Amino acid sequence: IRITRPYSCPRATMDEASAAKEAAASANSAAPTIFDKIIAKEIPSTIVYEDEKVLAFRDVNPQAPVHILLIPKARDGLTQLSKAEFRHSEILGDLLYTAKLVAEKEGLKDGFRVVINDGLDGCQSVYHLHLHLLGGRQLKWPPG
Ligand code: TR5
Repeated sequence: IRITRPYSCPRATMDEASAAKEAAASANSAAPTIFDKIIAKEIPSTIVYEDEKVLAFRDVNPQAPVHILLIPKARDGLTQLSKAEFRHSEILGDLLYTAKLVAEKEGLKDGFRVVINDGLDGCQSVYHLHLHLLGGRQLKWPPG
C-alpha cells in the first residue's frame, strides 16, 4: 500500500516495507547523513547561526516564511529523539535555547513553532537529530 504523505516523508516516496527498512537502517547506523556534509561545508547551505556545538541553517524545502533547522554538530549517536540518552540532555537543552535565540534574530516576535520529527510515524527523513524552527505566518493546529 502506498500512503500519500508530504514531500519529505519517507512513506510518500516508497512502499511501507522499504520505508520501514530504510528508517531502521538509518537510525541504527553511524553512516554520515546529508547534514554531516552541511556541517563540513562540503555542500552549501544558508547558515543563520553557528557556535562550537550547534549549527542552524535554512531548510531547503521551507514550510513557512521562516523554516530553519538546528542540529548538533556532533551527532554522538543522536540519530533521533527516541534514541536520546542522559548524556544528550545538555545538547538537547542547547538546541532548544538556540532555537529561541534564532527566533529572536529572525524577528519572530508574534511566536513560532519548534518541531522534532521522530521515526516513520513522525515523518523523519534525515537521521541526525534536528529541530525545525517554523514561523513568519499563522501556523495551524493540529499539524497534519
Ligand atoms: O523530515 P525531517 O524532520 O527528517 O527533516 C529533514 C529536513 O531536512 C526536511 O525539512 C528537508 O527539507 C531538509 N533538508 C533536506 C536536505 C536539505 C535540507 N535542508 C537544507 N539543505 C539540504 N540539503 C542541501 N540537502 C537535503 N537533502
